[in-house]
Amino acid sequence: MSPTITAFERSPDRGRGLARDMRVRWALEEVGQPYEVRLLSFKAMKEPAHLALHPFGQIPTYEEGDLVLFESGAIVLHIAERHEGLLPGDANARSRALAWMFAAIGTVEPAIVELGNARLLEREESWYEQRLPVVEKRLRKRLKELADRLGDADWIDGEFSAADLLMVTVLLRLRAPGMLAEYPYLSAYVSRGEARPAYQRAFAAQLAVFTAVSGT
Ligand code: GTB
Repeated sequence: MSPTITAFERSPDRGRGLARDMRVRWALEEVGQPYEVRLLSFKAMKEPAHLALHPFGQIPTYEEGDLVLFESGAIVLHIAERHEGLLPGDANARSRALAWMFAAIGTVEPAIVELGNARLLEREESWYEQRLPVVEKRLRKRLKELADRLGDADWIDGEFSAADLLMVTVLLRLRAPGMLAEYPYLSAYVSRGEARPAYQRAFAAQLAVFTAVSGT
């Protein structure tokens, strides 16, 4: 039976693939696992039926038989553990891939989300102009460290893995604000991820949802 994931019925990113169902779709495409998608309105996400699946009333979720998962990183890990192709076979390399998965979700993504929140939610605050450079500086430090480690390697630690899948989706949010372009190694890394056929199929699938509802 194919797993079912949830996604925005009308994504605020207007089909740019920035919502977190994208990483789950991409992982499923990488391993060749067909899937169903249940689309949710913002209202439906906060109703009991969805809160029973996701304690915070968010997307994505993942249902497979009796198993229900939330948190995109945990879902990608589950997919990677049950299928070939997203985690190395060597035990040490696998542990390093897990470390990079945690780094993407726990170290890099929060700094990016912090910048997004500052720009979106704090713009009217009296302290906004003082805080923004602090947030940007913190993020740039992290991005430089990541770029220094990656260098001109294709992927973060050997072969493409779930770690790259997560890191690329995390970094993609920096393209629109223009910050990704400041880091040529990271920019090229993200482009390599986007060029993968599985990424392209996942992107097209989420874009088709937006195109259908917006009629464009
Ligand atoms: N840590 C969780 C995970 O990784 O799964 C975070 C899940 C999460 O933030 N989900 C968001 C959500 O459901 C959608 S992806 N929000 C609704 C709510 O909380 O009520 C976040 C997101 C939204 C929009 C854009 N965008 O427009 O660019 C990008 C990312």
